[in-house]
Amino acid sequence: MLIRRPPDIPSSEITPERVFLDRRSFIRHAALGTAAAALSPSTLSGTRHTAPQDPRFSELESELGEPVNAWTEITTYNNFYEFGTAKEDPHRNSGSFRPRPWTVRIEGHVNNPGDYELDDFLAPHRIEDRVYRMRCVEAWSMVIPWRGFPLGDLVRRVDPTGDARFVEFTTIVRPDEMPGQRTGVLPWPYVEGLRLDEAMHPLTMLVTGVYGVDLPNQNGAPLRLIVPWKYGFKGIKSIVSIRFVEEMPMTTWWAANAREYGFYANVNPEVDHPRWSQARERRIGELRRRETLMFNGYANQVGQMYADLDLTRWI
Ligand SMILES: Nc1nc2c(c(=O)[nH]1)N[C@H]1C(S)=C(S)[C@@H](COP(=O)(O)O)O[C@H]1N2
Ligand SMILES: [Mo]
Repeated sequence: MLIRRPPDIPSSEITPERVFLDRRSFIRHAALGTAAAALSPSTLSGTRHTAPQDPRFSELESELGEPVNAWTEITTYNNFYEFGTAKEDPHRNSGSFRPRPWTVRIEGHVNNPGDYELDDFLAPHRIEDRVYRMRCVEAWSMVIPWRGFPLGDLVRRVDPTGDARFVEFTTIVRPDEMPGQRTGVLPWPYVEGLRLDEAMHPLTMLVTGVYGVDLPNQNGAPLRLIVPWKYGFKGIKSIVSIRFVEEMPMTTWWAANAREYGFYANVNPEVDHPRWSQARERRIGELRRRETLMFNGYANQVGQMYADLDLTRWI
């Protein structure tokens, strides 16, 4: 891929965000038959707080209608309690975590169980970039350009048996590399789960990257889940096991505090957290709060799955 960049910027200072947006613009310009040279150096500098017509963002915005968060925001403001509970802890404390070599175990009610080396695990899948809203249950949010593939593709490949009704995901346990696991802040390992139909939904992704590069450790390298209509804690990081089960799995935040967190965790502005409202959210990088959207703005795509569920009871 030809990537043009101004000669006065050392490559060490070019973030994946800039390369990604540059490459996107290049593809767009090429498709329009215009020269890639239309990208002037001025379009490659600055922060996200620029005019919306800035060509760096226009294409990514058009996928969702909202500005995409900056690389620095996405990679320094994180929740990953295995590395500490402050937002900057995962970025600061995950430097010695080694996301390779990595093995993913497929187990439970499935016709193709086994231990898959990560490259073999990923090889059959068509990797794509997708921009999704991310809404944390704590009422902050971002817009993030993930890279990955639909979890449903994996489910079809490993072929669950008729007994499989839920999928349970487990994070790696490595207290030597994950200082938070040497504390009792949560029960380890972190576990999450989905109903099988949620796992098969085309919006649900297994994610390997952000901004076109491999996931940084603090974002859940080398493999994490993204379910964009659910609160962020469903998006379990650094997955080592995917188990197909009959019963609804007990998940980490549900086990830690069943009064405040449940299995479904669908984004719902009408059901408040016991300690705060969920009606609005603080979009990182913006001053005014935004209204939180039902199912995080994905109601048209996913609402039908919950037609029979009491959304006020099943949190
Ligand atoms: N293993 C593990 N996965 C996790 C968490 C965690 O503490 N441990 N935090 C969750 C929460 S609360 C959120 S909001 C998202 C944050 O993902 P991000 O840091 O990439 O934005 O990761 C989720 N996945
Ligand atoms: Mo979260």
